[in-house]
Amino acid sequence: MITMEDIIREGHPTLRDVAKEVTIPPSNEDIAILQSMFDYVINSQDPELSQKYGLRPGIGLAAPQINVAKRMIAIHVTDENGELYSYALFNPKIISHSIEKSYLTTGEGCLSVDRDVPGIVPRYARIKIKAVNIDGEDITIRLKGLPAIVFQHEIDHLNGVMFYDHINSEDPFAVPQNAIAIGR
Ligand code: K2U
Ligand code: NI
Repeated sequence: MITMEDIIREGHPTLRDVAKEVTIPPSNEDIAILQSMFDYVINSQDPELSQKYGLRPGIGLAAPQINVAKRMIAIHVTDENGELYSYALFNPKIISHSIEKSYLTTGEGCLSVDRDVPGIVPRYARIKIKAVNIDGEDITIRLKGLPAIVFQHEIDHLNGVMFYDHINSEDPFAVPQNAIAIGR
C-alpha cells in the first residue's frame, strides 16, 4: 500500500525526469504499480483511511511521484456537475486541446510539494486524451473543467514539469486572457 513515505518530494531528481513509455501489453509488475497508485488516490479520499495512514488527500497521482519514471497516472475526481472521472492509465497523451485556457481559482498544490505556492496555473480549458487503460485497451477521453486540469497536472509529472513552472513569475495572479475560472 502506498503511503506518504513512498511519495518523493521536490528536489528529488526523478520529478524532473521525462518518464518512459510503458510497453504494451503491460507487464504484471506495471499493472500492479498502476493499481497501487489508483488505490492510493481512492484510499486518500477516504476520511478514515487517510487519517489512519496519514495520507494527504489526492485526486491524482503520477508514477514519477513514487520514484517510478514510467508513463502511468491514476485519477479519481468528481467534476462540478457531480460526474465521476476515475481512471488508471498507461501512456496518456494529449492529442488535441482548446486555445482557450482555464485555471483553478484556488491555485494548485502537489503531493510532492510540502509548501504553498500561490498563483494562477494556466491550463488548456478542453483536452482530448489517448491512453491505454489498466486492462490494456486503447481509450480516448474528452475533458473540460476540473478533470481536464487534473489530467494536465498529472501528465506534466510524466514530463518533469511541476505546477508552479506555469505560474507567471512577474505577476503570479495574472489571469490569462479569456480564461475560464474553475472553483474546486
Ligand atoms: O499530482 C499530485 O500531486 C496530486 C495533486 C493533483 C492536483 C490536480 C489539480 C490541481 C491541483 C492538484 C493534488 O495533491 S490533489 C489535492 C487536491 C484535492 C482537491 C482539489 C485539488 C487538489
Ligand atoms: Ni502533483
